Amino acid sequence: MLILGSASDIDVAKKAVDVLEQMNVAYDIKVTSAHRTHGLVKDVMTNYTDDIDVFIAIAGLAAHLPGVVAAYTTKPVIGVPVKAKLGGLDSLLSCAQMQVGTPVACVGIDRADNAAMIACQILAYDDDELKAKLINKRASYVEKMITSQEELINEIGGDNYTPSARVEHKRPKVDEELELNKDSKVLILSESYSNTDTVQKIIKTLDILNIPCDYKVVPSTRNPDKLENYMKEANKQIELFIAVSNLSSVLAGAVVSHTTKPVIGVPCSGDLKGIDSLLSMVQMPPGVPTATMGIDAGENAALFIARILSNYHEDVKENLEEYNKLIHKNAYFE
Ligand code: C2R
Repeated sequence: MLILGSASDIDVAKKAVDVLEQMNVAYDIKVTSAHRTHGLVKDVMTNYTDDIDVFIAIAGLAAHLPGVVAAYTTKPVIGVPVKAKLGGLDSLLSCAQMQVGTPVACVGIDRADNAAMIACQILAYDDDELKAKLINKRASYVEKMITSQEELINEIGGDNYTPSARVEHKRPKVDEELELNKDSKVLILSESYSNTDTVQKIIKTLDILNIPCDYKVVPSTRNPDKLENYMKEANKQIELFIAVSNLSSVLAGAVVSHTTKPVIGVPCSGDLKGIDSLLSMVQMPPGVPTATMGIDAGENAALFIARILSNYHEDVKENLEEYNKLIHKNAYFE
């Protein structure tokens, strides 16, 4: 279900509609604002959501709508910040920086197409046809890129343009094999050991929810071949990836480039308090989304995973409900 904070968000929402039409995924659209029409949001979330598996909430300015939608459901919620004022940064931070317990997966500013891609990736969990469509779409980028390069070179037509000759070289072999716990459908990848605090929050929360996971440290810029090897193996078994990264979040983008399965990104705080890492993770180009959590929000990454798995596994749904009760209890009485 697409929920727009205002009819004025329609141009952004249409980008999601285009992807869902292309992928042949059924959707509903509602327009309602958490600020202006709170009762209506509650009515939609209470009475119209029985068949809904994923929500996409689209809003500009103080974008509280995605958070309010996430508060009313235990299904995955993807937030799309809209460029209204401040270039959309106000809205991006409102979407991404959710408190522990109520995760919203944020995409880039105006990137409703990427929100729809994440929705498709989530729905593909038990839909092989949709999985194949996502793989084909990704593969089609190669041909498009080569064609656009040829067109661009023809257009430039510079006298000194000298194409480099293709010389076949073999990359050095990386022998380190990826060993996975056979029950894991979730793989946490971290750029470095300095992100351990955040990784611990993820593992601890997944553990409480009884969701098996694996964890590997792969410095993507220092060892891209190792990451590629890992991802080739991991794609055979893993259904959901979590990328944890600091500074320029190359790892998250690299993981996304190696899979068409959902990638949940967790930016970590560093010199710029994590804003560098958040922006480089969330502002992905169309077609290659990172479902980005708030800075250091490891628990929310695990809870977002649980929301996805709850659609398919009754035991995870029950564990998530128990966890939420505990959070509410602590929020009110501690
Ligand atoms: P109008 O054009 O209707 O004045 O709305 C909308 O999503 C829109 O981008 C301006 C912007 O306000 C946003 N809006 C929210 C919420 N309700 C409306 N962020 C909300 O409840 O969070």
